[in-house]
Amino acid sequence: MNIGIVGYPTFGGSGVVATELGKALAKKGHNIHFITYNQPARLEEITPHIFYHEVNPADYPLFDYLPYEAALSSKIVDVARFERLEVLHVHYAIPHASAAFMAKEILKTHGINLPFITTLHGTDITLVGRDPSYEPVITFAINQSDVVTSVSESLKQDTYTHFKINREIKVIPNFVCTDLYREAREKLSPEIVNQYAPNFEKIIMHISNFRKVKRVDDVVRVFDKVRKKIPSKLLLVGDGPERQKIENLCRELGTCNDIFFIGKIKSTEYALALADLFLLPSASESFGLSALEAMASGVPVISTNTGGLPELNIHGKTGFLANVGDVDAMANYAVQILENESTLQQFRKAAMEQSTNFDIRKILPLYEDLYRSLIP
Ligand code: GMT
Repeated sequence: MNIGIVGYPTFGGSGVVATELGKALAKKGHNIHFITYNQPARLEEITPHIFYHEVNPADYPLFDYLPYEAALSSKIVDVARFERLEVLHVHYAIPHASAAFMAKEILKTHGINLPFITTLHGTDITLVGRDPSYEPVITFAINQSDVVTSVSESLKQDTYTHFKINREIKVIPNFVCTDLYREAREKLSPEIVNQYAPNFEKIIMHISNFRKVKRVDDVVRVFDKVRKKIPSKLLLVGDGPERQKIENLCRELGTCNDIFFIGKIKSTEYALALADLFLLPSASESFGLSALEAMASGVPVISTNTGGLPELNIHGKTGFLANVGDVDAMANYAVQILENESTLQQFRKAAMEQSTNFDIRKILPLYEDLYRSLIP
């Protein structure tokens, strides 16, 4: 099949899902055309069947804001016509679903039918999409999509709650290539562990885009309580708007010597291979891809019980769930897992097993079936 994929070229979240999906489809021989404004973070090498089309909105002194959505629609039209796209898959509703609708309407005037699938990822529905400045467009574009999928049951329900949706939403959960994470752990050298935990301290990890919704300050507060009971180090991976505030908090709490700010990295599997425990105290999380990646590395997860997290993290088995902001509960759970090596190993095993339910080999055919159902 000739498939167009539109998404954000970001390090995490929907961008990674879109890129990894395209890469896996290309391996099966489908021609994948990524359409976005920057090289997708996980797309660096020349790979057969993968093509990247950059969207470059032309600037003009009149524009305070570049009309990206119009440029994206134009690019989709161009790629669809000349690369003979059979189906388009857009990730994250804003502004991709409405741009896809516009492109589809234009393509009709060329006698081309381009069905499009919209995958809802989270903040496009739960946070920013609900804002009155976007809501009417999002509602319309979701209702006009040929197929709509969401990455969790919880996100599907949120969509019905917050938008007037008159059609079916199919849940296709996010996925991970479990082999990649298992192999990275197998390759882990004691020398690198020693760099971060020279005295065999436990390694606690958090990975995110450091936005407010991730509550990274809770990560630091949980860690501050845990380190008083268990010798441990905290590795913070990622970067974003809250970073300075978090660095200041570490200084206030006097925890800086035990915390490493790693910054953004592309291959999280090598970071996760180091971890004993993963913290995800988000205020809202439609799925929690980083938690799944942690589990695929055999790392138990302490997360909040918000959004789609309970569909992934099994309380008392793969980790623990706590209420948003309940730093004490999260710290107690962390100690419960880390204080006893055999408990930790039990949680590690269960986490890894749970991740296999979301292996790319299980999820990819669901998308392929969807595409086929739309191509005459
Ligand atoms: O976390 C973000 O704000 C980024 C956002 C994205 O689209 O990049 O993440 C959302 O999509 C991910 C992939 O489907 C989900 O794993 C995240 O849970 C979701 N984030 C939120 O709901 C906050």
